[in-house]
Amino acid sequence: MKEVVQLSEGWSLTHEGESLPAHVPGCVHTDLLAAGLIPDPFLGQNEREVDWVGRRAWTYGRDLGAADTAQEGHERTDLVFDGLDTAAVITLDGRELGRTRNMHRRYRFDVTGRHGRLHVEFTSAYDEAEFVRLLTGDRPNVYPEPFQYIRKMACSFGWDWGPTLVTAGIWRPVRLERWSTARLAQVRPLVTVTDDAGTVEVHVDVERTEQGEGRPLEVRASVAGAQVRTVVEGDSAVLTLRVPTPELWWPRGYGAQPLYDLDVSLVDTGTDRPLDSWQRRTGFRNVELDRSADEHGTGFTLVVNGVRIFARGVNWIPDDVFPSRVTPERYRTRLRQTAEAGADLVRIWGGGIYEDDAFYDACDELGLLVWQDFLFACAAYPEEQPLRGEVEAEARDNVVRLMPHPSLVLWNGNNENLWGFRDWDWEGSLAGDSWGAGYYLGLLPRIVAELDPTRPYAAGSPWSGSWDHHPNDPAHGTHHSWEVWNRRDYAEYRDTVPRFVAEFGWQAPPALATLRRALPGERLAPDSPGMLHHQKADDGNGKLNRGVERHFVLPEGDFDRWHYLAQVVQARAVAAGIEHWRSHWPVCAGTVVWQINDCWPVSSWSAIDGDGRLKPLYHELRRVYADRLLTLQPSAAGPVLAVINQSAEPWHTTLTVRRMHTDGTVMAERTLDVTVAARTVHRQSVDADLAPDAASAKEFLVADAGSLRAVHFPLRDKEFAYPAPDYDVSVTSAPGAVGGNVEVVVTAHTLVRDLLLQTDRLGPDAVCDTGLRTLLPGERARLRIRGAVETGANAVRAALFCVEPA
Ligand code: BMA
Repeated sequence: MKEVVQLSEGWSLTHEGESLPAHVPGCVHTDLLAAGLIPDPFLGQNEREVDWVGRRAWTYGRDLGAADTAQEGHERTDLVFDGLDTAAVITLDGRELGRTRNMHRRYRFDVTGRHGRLHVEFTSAYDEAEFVRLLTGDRPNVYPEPFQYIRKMACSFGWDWGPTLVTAGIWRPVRLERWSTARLAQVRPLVTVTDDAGTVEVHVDVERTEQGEGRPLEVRASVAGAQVRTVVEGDSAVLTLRVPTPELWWPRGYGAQPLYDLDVSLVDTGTDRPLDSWQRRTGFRNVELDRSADEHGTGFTLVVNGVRIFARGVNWIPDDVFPSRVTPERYRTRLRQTAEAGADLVRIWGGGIYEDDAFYDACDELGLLVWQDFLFACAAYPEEQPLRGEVEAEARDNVVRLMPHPSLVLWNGNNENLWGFRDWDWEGSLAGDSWGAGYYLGLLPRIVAELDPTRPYAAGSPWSGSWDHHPNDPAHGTHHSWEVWNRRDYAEYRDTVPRFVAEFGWQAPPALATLRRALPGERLAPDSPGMLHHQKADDGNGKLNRGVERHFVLPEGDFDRWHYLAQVVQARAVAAGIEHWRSHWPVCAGTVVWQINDCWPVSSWSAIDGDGRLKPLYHELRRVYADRLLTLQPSAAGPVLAVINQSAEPWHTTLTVRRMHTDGTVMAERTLDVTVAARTVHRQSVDADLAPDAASAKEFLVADAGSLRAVHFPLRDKEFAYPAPDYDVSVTSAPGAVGGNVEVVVTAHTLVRDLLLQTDRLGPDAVCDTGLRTLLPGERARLRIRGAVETGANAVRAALFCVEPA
């Protein structure tokens, strides 16, 4: 039987002629940090101090003993790297084993009978990229860094939310695999479901040793009680498993996530000895992408097990700029947060990585649909060697690695490159040079069709489906809505109904506790040096400020208020987009918020900040992504009430719609009985006598259905005559609660708009179950807090914010 020996111990890193202990998996920056040789690049402006690290060559070494690779007991020993970052020469006892230039591939070297000092010598990624640039010629991109000339996580070169920390290292596990006769080289399960049965077609490739040539082999496979075996003729075999009535796997909110063990083993039938085995958990489900043309243009609707889905999505970036630090537990925490935000789809963005299996395992369990980009983002990519071969190898490797996961529903060719070619002045400077079209429209769809034909492929995001329409045409396929954040007011999300919004978002600073940790000793101001350093977007603060200023008077010299307002505007902006687009289902079939997470502490579009703290946007996502949503949509003809029911049950509800005065007077009221069929949207205009009078500056509209509330203010906050907010606060320990778990009750005596408890002010790990809340005079909010250090009424009061009169 194949034997596996992990090589995580005993590594060292050479620095200035000295040897440091090295962590494998890991990277140079984290090893230097552990050795106290560099400051933490996440703090202050230390990022600049460590620039030199990415410009040097680095060598990792370890001894490989004679016994590790000896031929006694096994005919072959392979040295297997799951990930090398990036350009390296690997030597054993001074002899070259091979060279690598791709972070996104696995590598295997035959080291049978060889031993001595193992070295992995990394060239600077900059040197490798510049070398390739010389071979292929220069191409346009969005940042002044050479990320498209090397198959390495693009955002490690810096992004509009990420630091430039170009690392190197053995970033995924490395091991010896010792085997005889034959091994399972590749297993590809194709899972399909028909009316009465699930089918798993298992495609197996074997590799034989010299001694194993011609030996009789058998592959056996089993899943959900079904078993098959077959003789291997040559080096491959196909087995078909039929499971009569499998329980179907569903995205969360649509059903359960049953997972079945799929076991494959390889046996030497001459001796009846098992040689190798492979296990994964898989699930039974069908997925289609409906891109048919209709009277609105060209749709983009995911259909899972025959059910058409409005995708409640989020975009995912690497959770740490040093991805080797992301443990399975951290993946699970972040993805659990994602699911609890109400999302049912995660798009892995093309400037990052093909994530660890732990990511997809968690998605399989949580019922999160995964949309995986191939790793191309915001640049023209040369299609010449040595890149072309790497792209093909990497795509083949990762398609096969990830295809057992039922959560994976879509392969996507790239992020914004088809759009960039058309709109970002690339066409002229390219002057006919290759730029990646051959990958997205040729190579990648061919690889998916060959290896993973059960899954849909999209050429890019955004993409209208062909060059007949502009790549970012909202009426056709996927759309990225960035004009609004870049230049306009968030209300303008309501001007279009794209078929699928694959990216849109709004920035806000991270939690205060995150800023304090990241910027020790800084007197915080929106434009203090550390704040500006931890803001990477082009004119990021300008856009943030203009976003606030359209609605509020920009607070001068009051950081806390600026911080609160920027977070409020982020939450309102994203909610405005989602409420509007969801209310236009099924014309619009999904929203994918940019972005759920961060890779370091930074002002960005994220809902969860770089220290894992929740921004108010996170809580707002829970509201706007819930199965049932009530919203009031402004329109030229007056407000429209939209009642959205994405659950499988019809929703009968009694709605109260009130035209209110800020002093609490109800100026008009109507009660409506509404039934919304399963997975549909009910829209109706609000009667004219209920519409608030904008001229009064004191009227607004409130709709309630059970615990759900929608509000509509006809004026921007700075034009609205808010009363000075007045409320009482009481703090009690929840019954049976441990210290630090308290309940805060806020009783409003006036209108209190967008009340927020900033829990991180009560303790660095404190969390609250509630985000922004609007209270009418006399109403109460109950906020449940966990993990507070400070629980006194004064501390709680000081952590509460709300909108104040201009
Ligand atoms: C989109 C993404 C990223 C970027 C984000 C915010 O274009 O694809 O490239 O970080 O916008 O600008």
